[in-house]
Amino acid sequence: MPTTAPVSPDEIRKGFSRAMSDMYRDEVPLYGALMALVAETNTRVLDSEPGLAQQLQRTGEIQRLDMERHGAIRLGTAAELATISRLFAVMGMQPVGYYDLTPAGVPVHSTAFRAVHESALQTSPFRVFTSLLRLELIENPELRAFAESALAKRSIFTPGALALIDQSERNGGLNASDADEFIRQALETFRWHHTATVTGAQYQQLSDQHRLIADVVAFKGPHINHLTPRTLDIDQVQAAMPGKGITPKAVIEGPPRRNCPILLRQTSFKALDEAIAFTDAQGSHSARFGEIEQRGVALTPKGRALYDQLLNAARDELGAFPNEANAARYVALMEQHFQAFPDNHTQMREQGLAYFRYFTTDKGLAARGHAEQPRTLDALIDAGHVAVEPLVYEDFLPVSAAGIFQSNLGDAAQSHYASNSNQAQFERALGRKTIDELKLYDETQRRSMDECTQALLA
Ligand code: OOG
Ligand code: NI
Repeated sequence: MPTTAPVSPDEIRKGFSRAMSDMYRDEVPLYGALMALVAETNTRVLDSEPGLAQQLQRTGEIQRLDMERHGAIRLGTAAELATISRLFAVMGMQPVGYYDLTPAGVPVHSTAFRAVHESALQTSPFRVFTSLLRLELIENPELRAFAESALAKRSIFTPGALALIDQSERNGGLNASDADEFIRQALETFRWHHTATVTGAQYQQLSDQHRLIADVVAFKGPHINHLTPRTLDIDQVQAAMPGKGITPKAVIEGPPRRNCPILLRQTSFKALDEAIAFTDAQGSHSARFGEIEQRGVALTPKGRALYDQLLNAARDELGAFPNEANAARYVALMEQHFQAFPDNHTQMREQGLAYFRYFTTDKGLAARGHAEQPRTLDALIDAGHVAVEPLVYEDFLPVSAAGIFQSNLGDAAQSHYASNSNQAQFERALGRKTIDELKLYDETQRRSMDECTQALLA
C-alpha cells in the first residue's frame, strides 16, 4: 500500500518534462539558446496580437505555452516499446496515432505518447514521438543478426524504474516520494552516452546500412534526440536563428504561413557531431538536433484530406524533395495550392474542416434563464453568448516527420523501402492498440459543446 495518497499522473508528467528539459539544456547548450529565442518571440507576438492572446487565454494554452515541448526517441525492440508504453502510462501518457516512415526511406514506424484529455493536456502537454526500428528491413542477414544480438544484450531501463512501474501498476499510482524517485530513474533511459557498445568498424557497418540503424543499435539506450519548444510564430524564429549562430533546415515542414494556422509547422537544425568512445577506438556520432514548432487548429478527416491533397499537389509540382536550391519555389507552390484551404475559422467550421472548442461568454451567462437566451448552439454563437476557439493540434505529421528525420540524417541516408505500413505489427510490439487521434478531438469538441448548452440552457 502506498504510504500516502497517489500523485496524479499529470503531475508526474509535468515534473518529468521539466527534469528532461533541464537535463537536455545542460547537455545541449544550443537548446537553451533556442528556448530563449522562442520565449522572446512568443512575448512579442502576444504583445502585438491581442486577438491571439485572448484566444489562448480562453483555451488555457497561454498557461501551458512555456512548458510545452515534445521530444523523440528511437527504440530497437518490441520489448523496449512495450515497456516504454508502461513507463509512459505511469505519467498518464498513451500511444496516440500510427506513423509509417518507410515511404520516406526511414526504416521505422512510430507513435506519439501523450496525455489524451484536454484537462490533462492543460496540466502538461508533454509528448514523445517514439519510433521502433524495423530490423526486418535490413537486407544483409549477418548485419541483421548482429543488430539483433546487440539489442538483445542491452537493458534500457534501470532496475529502479522497472520496480516503480510494477509498483505503480499494482497500487494504481505512486506517492510523492516514489514519484520523485520514478522521475529520476526514468530520466536515465533518455540520457546521452558518450560510449558506444560496438567497435568502430561495427558502427561503420551499421551506419552504412542506415545512419538511423547505427543510432539505435550502437548505444546503451534511446537518448532523447531533440526537445522542441512551441512558438507562436515560426517564421520569426526561423529568421532570427542565424543571428544566434543556429542554421535551420531549408524549408519549414507542414502547411504554409496563414492567418489561421492549421496542424503543425516545424523546422529543425542539424544534429551535432559528438565525440564517442567505441569499444576499440575514438570516433563521433551525430543524433541530437534542435527543432521548433508552431501548432494550429486540428483538422477533421475532411480537412485532413484537403491538407494531404494540397500538400501532395505542391510536392508533385515541385518534382523533387524540398531542399536548399528549390526552397523559394516550394514556398511559392505551397502558398498557391493552399489558396484552396479557407483561411478563417468561421468558414473552416461551417465547412467541417477543423475542430473547435466552445466557451460560454459573460454575456451568455448573464442571459441564463432569461427568455431572450437563444435555444441552439448556432444561435448562441451568433448572439455572442458562446465563443468558438480553435482546438489545437496535439499530434504529428508523417510527411513532416520524414523531412525532419531526413534533414538530420543527411540526404545521403535516403534509402528506398517499399511502402510498408504495418500497424498491426507495431501494435503487437506495443502490447496494445494505438488511439485514434481524431476520436480524441471529436470528444473534446463534443464535451465543450455539452458544457455550453448545459451551462446556458439547462
Ligand atoms: C523523430 C523525427 C520526427 C517530429 O517532430 O515530427 C519528429 C526522430 O528524428 O526521431 O520529431
Ligand atoms: Ni520533433
